Amino acid sequence: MSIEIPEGLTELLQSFTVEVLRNQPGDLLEFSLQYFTKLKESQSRGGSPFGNEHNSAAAFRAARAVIFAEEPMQTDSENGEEDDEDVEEFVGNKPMRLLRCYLSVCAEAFNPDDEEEDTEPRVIHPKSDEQRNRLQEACKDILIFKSLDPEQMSQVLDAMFEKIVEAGEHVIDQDDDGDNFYVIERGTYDIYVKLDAISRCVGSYDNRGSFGELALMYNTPRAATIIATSTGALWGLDRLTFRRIIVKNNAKKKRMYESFIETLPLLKSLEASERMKVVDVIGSKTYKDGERIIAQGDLADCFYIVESGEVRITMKRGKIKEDGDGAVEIARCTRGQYFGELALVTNKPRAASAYAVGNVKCLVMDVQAFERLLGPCMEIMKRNIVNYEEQLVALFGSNMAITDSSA
Ligand code: 1OR
Ligand code: 1OR
Repeated sequence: MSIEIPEGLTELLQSFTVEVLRNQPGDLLEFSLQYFTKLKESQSRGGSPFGNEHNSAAAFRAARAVIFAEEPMQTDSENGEEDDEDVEEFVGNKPMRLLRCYLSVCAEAFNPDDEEEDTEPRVIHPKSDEQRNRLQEACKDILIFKSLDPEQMSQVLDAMFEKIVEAGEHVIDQDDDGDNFYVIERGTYDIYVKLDAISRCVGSYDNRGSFGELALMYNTPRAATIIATSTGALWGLDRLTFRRIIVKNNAKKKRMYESFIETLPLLKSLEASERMKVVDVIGSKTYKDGERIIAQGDLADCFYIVESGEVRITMKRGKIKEDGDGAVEIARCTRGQYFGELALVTNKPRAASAYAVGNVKCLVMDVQAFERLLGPCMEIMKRNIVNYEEQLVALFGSNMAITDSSA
């Protein structure tokens, strides 16, 4: 669902907010009255209310109209409370983070469906061939880049910049405003989330993956702190380029996957808005007939939902009749079914291998998004895991446990 913003409203509110912040008036109501009266007068004369053409021009820059209701903090907030908070801070005359956030939203508002050529200057960080090769390698499995067309991908690569980090460095601090999205080239990083003022390590990145997309996608404060635990190298992508390309592309992804995602039994226990957040972070990967998608015994970092084609699950176990590669087929997954959850839930290596039968397309989610978004679906997954246990015992005997995943 989209909400039409009357033409000129964004610019009007933005310039007004800028003037309030600059003037810090004691009586906001009186100031507003004067501001809008002067605005009206100067409009009839064709000028700017406070005689500062430069700032007024900057404030009037940008924003086209439609804002999507699903994008928090644009209209918005899921429970409608954040807007009220904004207003309270505003009336209380404190130029707080939320207000900065609001301002940046105004400045960045765009219509994701707009097919017009965008005229914003492109960010380009020149790179040597060697740097570009390393960058391409680091980005090849980044899920939110998966559905970009070649031109968009090339603009993303142009805009990315290298950042070397030291052990102990905070790359992101929870609650800060979002500046960049990061792709890991190398290094290890811990993820800390504060709950009741206590910061806990909830996960880590090991030489692959990406982080920092949430604050940029949803215009929210940083949801976690990311600390380098070794020296490392990252590739950063600035907020504006991220929003111009990735957020715009997410609107396209939503149109592509909305109806499919709605039909998935696994995701039934999620709210509609949470299902759309799943769409924001998934990537679509294709596999050719016979290609291995998962290897038994590997460490796991992804979860899969079959979009089209068929996936064969095989398991290597010593004593039973095995096919050519020493593995026996234990299951098949078709459109709408999922696999690769077991290792993420049990924190063990992959219990089985997965191969494409014919051409296969899967929606893929990384482990952090899986943990962050699919908590409410755990019940269903765990029930299935009990089924695996039973099948396993039937096939291999009672001393086989699903968590015993040695290859
Ligand atoms: P960001 O822009 O909010 C912090 O900046 C980043 O940490 C965030 O984007 C994600 O990319 C990344 N919850 C929230 N953010 C996380 C999480 C996470 N993991 C990584 N990030 N959880 C941990 C899941 C393993 C959920 C904790 C309850
Ligand atoms: P994973 O992360 O361990 C391999 O990677 C995936 O194969 C696994 O998650 C499941 O999603 C999927 N036993 C174990 N894994 C299975 C099974 C299974 N079926 C599918 N997977 N059994 C088959 C039960 C019909 C029991 C084995 C006999």
